[in-house]
Amino acid sequence: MDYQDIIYEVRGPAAWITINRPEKYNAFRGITCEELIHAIGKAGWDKSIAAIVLTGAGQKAFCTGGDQSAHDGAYDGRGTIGLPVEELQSLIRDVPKPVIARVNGYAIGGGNVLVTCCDLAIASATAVFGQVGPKVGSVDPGFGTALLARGVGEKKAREIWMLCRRYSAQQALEMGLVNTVVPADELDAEVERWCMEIHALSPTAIAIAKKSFNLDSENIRAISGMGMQALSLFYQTEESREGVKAFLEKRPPKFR
Ligand code: 2NE
Repeated sequence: MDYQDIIYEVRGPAAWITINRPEKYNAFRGITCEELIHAIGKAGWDKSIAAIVLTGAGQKAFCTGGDQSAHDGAYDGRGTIGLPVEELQSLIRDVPKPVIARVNGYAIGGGNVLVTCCDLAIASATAVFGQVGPKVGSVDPGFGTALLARGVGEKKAREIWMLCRRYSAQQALEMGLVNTVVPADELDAEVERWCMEIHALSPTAIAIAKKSFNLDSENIRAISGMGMQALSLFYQTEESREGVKAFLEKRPPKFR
């Protein structure tokens, strides 16, 4: 498969998968999700790969979620909401390798959900985290809400969704959203170190450990499925459309 929106590279024992849409702050559209699904599946079942690194191109953003310029009452691709995003989130969990989020900038909306779904997250000190759905007439329910709560606790997860604030890398570390924070110019070296450490370990033991962690939160996959059905109906409403319109017009939304 020739990739248009992502870059796939093998660096030592790891597959590095980069969302390559810096002009859109690495927001994903339909084809981005399809390519990510293909690439993660490919790396996930390649025996020579010990870990998968997921990141964004450039210095500004890791990923800012769904591409709002490809959204008109639905996104522009396959799936319940026009993005096979719940498949992508599930696959990150299903592949038998650790998936490491290399968070190089904004991890906002669906980008923050990708961080949540990854097994490990290493952040640049310049990274910024947050959910934005209720600001733009959206929500990423299931992994975006319930799995987030498993990581950061119920009250913090509800604050993240109900206030839509932005959080620094240090705050993300304190709440348990990321594993470590390093200066921006040390990010790649740190990620490579973690990949080498994983490479030295038993791949089967790691795969079983990953599956066993996942089984304990497996019910959340079904919440995502149900949530996306609700979201597809919400996207048809004036309230949701106003959120997208306001973001694109760079003005505060008028929901009430
Ligand atoms: C990332 C953030 C906080 C940056 O804010 P700021 O003020 O520093 O920059 P600005 O001007 O907002 O953004 C810079 C450029 O990036 C584009 C903007 O439109 C702008 O483009 P230009 O005007 O320079 O041409 N940009 C940023 N994010 C984009 C996006 N997601 N889609 C398209 N263009 C984007 C701020 O930009 C922000 O909050 N972005 C997130 C917006 C957003 O609504 N994300 C989707 C949330 S819903 C979702 O992700 C989702 C899902 O993942 C799964 C299921 C359902 C929903």
